[in-house]
Amino acid sequence: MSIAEAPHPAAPDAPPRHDWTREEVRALFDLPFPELMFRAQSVHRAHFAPGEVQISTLLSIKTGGCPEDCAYCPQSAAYDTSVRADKLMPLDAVLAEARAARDAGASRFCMGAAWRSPKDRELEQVCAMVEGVKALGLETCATLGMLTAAQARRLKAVGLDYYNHNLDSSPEYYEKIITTRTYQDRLETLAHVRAAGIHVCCGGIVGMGETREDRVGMIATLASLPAHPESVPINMLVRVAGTPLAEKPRLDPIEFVRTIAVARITMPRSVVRLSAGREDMSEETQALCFLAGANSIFYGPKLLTTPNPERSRDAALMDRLDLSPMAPI
Ligand code: SAM
Ligand code: DTB
Ligand code: SF4
Repeated sequence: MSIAEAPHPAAPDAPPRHDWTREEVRALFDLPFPELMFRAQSVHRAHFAPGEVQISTLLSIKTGGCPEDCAYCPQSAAYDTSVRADKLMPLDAVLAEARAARDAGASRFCMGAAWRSPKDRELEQVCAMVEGVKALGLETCATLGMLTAAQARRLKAVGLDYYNHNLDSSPEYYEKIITTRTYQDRLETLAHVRAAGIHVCCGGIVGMGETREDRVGMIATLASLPAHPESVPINMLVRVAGTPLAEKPRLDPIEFVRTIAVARITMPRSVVRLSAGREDMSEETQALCFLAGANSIFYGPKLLTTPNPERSRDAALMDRLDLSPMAPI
């Protein structure tokens, strides 16, 4: 291909780049809002059908009592929240939830466990769940904490499609939010998941009291991973009583939309999930998120431990916005 034919790096259909600098990401955040939205929409339309939304359902298979100290999390044993510690759910109960999620219209079922990292015996129990959920015709996702390379390969062998492990924030702000494991630990788990051939689901949380520069740092880190995560969840902090972040001021919803738009532009082929936080978000803000390039949601009345919109409300919203479920990729 001659230089003249090469796609301009800023063109909507330019191939994904992995060398995003903070300056470039900051410049996107700083764009006038109409310009940012136009660019995000152009990129979105070059890679996806703009009316299609990937539908995932979450289940907490092991709730509470977690030894980590993530300041946002109601499941950490370090904080006094209303979440009680529970044992790993039995296989048949997980499969019943997965069947219900499938029958309600989800194409992916995500199983979350409040672990720092799974013990090998626990991993085997989750492997049986992955096999069972897959046999129902659903895509599978798990989020179990840190994994070794061997554990990631084991999950791949039983057919796990996606592994969720978030970077959560910029490297600098991360240290103010979690002390019990490092950013580097997270990058290593992501590398193990990628090397095992499992699709990566990795994003973060905004609204934790971080600055725009931290949001810039988070997106720049995600967008300069050796391969972009196939799925990028952008969570708005759910402020849970008893956690250290419970009283943080609400983030301006337009700044949240900007974060989605910048994720869409910098990771053009990734599915960007409008993740936690929709329960407290207006339908108009959610509509702007879809216009900014978000194309996935969690569907069903509960996230892991906190509320999410009722299915009927989401179905009505999708109908009003002419959105339809995306077929599994
Ligand atoms: N324990 C595992 C781990 O942390 O990797 C898996 C479950 S953990 C609950 C999965 C993700 O949920 C976290 O990385 C975080 O991004 C998100 N999360 C947890 N609490 C949240 C909250 N209050 N608001 C928004 N997102 C939250
Ligand atoms: C992600 O990024 N968000 C989801 C999923 N991955 C596991 C979790 C949101 C949790 C919100 C708080 C709760 O319900 O406990
Ligand atoms: Fe534990 Fe995960 Fe919650 Fe952190 S986010 S406290 S690791 S369940």
